[in-house]
Amino acid sequence: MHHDFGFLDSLSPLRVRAGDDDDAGGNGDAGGQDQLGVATKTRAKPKKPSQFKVLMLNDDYTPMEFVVMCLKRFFNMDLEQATRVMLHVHQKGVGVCGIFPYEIAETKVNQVMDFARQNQHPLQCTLEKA
Ligand code: TYC
Repeated sequence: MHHDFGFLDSLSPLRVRAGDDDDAGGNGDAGGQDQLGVATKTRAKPKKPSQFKVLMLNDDYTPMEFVVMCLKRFFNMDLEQATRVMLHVHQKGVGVCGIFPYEIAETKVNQVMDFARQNQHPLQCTLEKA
């Protein structure tokens, strides 16, 4: 009879205890230093990394061409996509540039904000949990 324990692969140990047992030396391991760790907790459903929307905000001063340049440069949009998103932000006040894992979203926000600051535009970009 063969048992499939493959489901155990999805159980990730959260904390282990290793060698702190009251080992009186029955197996010659008085210090317990070379005992294997014992998993005391598991998580059956590993959480997916959360996604974040990168939002562009409208303002009265940043040139439309500069916003389009940012969308092409940092979000890999073509001229048509970038123009559509820029006009959406211009008309509605806010728009989504893309949805990314946290670290990537944060990097893109910083890239846009740094580029805008270098060019003395007040363009604002921010994160929001998707
Ligand atoms: N409202 C700006 C203008 O009229 C253009 C603009 C669009 C600015 C989108 C920011 O995120 C923005 N020049």
